[in-house]
Amino acid sequence: MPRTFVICKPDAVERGLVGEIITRLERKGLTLSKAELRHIERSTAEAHYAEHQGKPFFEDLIAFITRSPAMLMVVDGPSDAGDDTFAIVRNLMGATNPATAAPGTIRGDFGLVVTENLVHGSDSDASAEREIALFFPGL
Ligand code: D4T
Repeated sequence: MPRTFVICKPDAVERGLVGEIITRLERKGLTLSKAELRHIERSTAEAHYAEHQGKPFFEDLIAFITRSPAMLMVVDGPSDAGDDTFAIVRNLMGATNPATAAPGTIRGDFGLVVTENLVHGSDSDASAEREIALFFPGL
């Protein structure tokens, strides 16, 4: 499916960067097919970040992603993107740590620390479908 799942994390909403982030996705040629500002529940956050359970930063990560509303989005790529829409978005986002993310990327231009890295994008097509089912059941 040529779609992926993106979150403008609480720091992005708090700092008024949602418009900037959506603009960058749209300018690239991607489109939104679903968007909702939502205060993520702890149980949903734990399911979303299940792969990080037990890591030293897990509790801080859950506290951060649930501290205030986030913008949840399903982002569609071109029909010939195949399963690669997630990779297009990940390139626009930049590396996980904003301190070293390349200038010109969302994290590289607006972030400074890894705990507040502004945006989430699925890391594979399978992850995208799992995450869309978690946040928007039935979509
Ligand atoms: P997400 O999943 O939020 O899109 O980020 P990434 O896919 O780029 O990175 P990740 O899954 O490795 O990390 C998830 C989330 O945890 C935060 N984090 C990560 C942190 O606070 N400290 C750390 O040491 C790491 C590795 C940042 C993103």
